[in-house]
Amino acid sequence: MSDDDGGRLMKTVFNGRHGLHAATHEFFRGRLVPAFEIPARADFVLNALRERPLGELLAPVDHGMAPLERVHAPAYLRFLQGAWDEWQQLGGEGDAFPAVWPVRTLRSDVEPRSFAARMGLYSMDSGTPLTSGSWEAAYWGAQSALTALDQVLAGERGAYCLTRPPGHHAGADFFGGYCFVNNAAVAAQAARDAGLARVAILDVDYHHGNGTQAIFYERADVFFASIHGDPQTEYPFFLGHADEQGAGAGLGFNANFPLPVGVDNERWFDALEQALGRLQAFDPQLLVVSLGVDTYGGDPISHFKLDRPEFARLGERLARLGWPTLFLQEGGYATEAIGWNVHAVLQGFAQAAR
Ligand code: OKP
Ligand code: ZN
Repeated sequence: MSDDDGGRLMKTVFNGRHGLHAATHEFFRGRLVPAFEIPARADFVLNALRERPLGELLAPVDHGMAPLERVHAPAYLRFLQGAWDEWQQLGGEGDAFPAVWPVRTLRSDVEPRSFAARMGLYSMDSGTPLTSGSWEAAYWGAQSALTALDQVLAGERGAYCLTRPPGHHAGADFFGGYCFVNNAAVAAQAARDAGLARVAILDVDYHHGNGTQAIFYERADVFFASIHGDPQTEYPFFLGHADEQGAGAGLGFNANFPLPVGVDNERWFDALEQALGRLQAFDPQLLVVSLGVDTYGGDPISHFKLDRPEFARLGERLARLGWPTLFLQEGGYATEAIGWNVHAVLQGFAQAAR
C-alpha cells in the first residue's frame, strides 16, 4: 500500500442491495431516455475503493424503521413499501411513474384510495421511476447511512456511505429527483437522537437538496448549507434560492449558495468558504456531507466544472475543519468518472485528516 492512501482511516459502508433499484428509463423532454441514475454508478465507486483502499468495507447493520420514521411520515413510508405490489395488482407494466399532483387549490390532506392518485400525493416529479426493488434499495441505503454514522459516533474521524438511489430531494412525505429516503436527514436526526446537540449538513451536490432543507427548515439544531445550480434554471427549480434562511426557531440556520450554470471553479470554492464560515459559527459536533459529484465538468445533466484536483481540494478543505464527518453518496452521472471523483474527495479528506 502506498503512503498516500490516507492511512486507511476512511471506512466505507456499502449498500450491497443498491442494484435492486434499477430503472431502465426516465422521462426527458417528452420521451423515455435511458436512466441516468443506474447501478453501475455505485459499481464504479466500489471498484475505485477496491483498487486503492482508503479503509475497511462494511455491510450495513439493520436499525429498523424507527430512525426513518423520525424524519419521514409513516404513511409515506408505508406507501413506498407497498407501492410495487399495488402497481403490479393494477397490471402495471414496466416501472411506475406519477402523472397527477395535488398542486395549488387541490387537496393534499385526504389520502385517496387510487394508487395513481397516491403516487402523485407522495411525489414531486415524474423523473423518478419506482421499480420492483426501489424500496428495498432505499431502505438499506438509509441503514448504510446509519451504520456509517455509528462508525463516526464510535470515534472514527470520517466514514463514507456508498449507496444509491440518492436521498437529498426526498421530503418528509414525498419522493422525487431519483430519491426516496433522505439518507442525510435520517443520519442527522439519528445523530441528534444519539445526543449530539448540533449537526451541520453541507450539500455539495449540483442540485439543491430541497428535501433535506425542508425537513430541518424550522429547526435550530440542524444547520443546512447548500451550494448548487441556480434553481432559476436548474432542478429542483422550486427551492434553493439565497433568500431561504430558515423559519421560526430555524431562522438563520439555513444557507443557500446558488451559482449560475458554467460557474468557474474559484467562484465555487468562494461559495464553499462562505458556507463553511456559516457552519463554523454554528460550531457543529458532526458534519454530514451530501456528496454529489455531479459538479464534475463531464457530468451529462449538470453544468459546473470541477475535476479531480478540485475534488481532492474539497476533501482536504473539509478535513481541515476538524469535525467528525459523515460522507453520504448523492448524485454524479458521468458514470465512468464517478469512482475516481469520489475517491479523490475521500482521499483528500483522509490525507489531510491524519
Ligand atoms: C438528483 B441528484 C435529467 C432530468 C433531471 C432530476 C435530476 C435529479 C438529480 N434528464 N431530473 O441531485 O443528483
Ligand atoms: Zn444532483
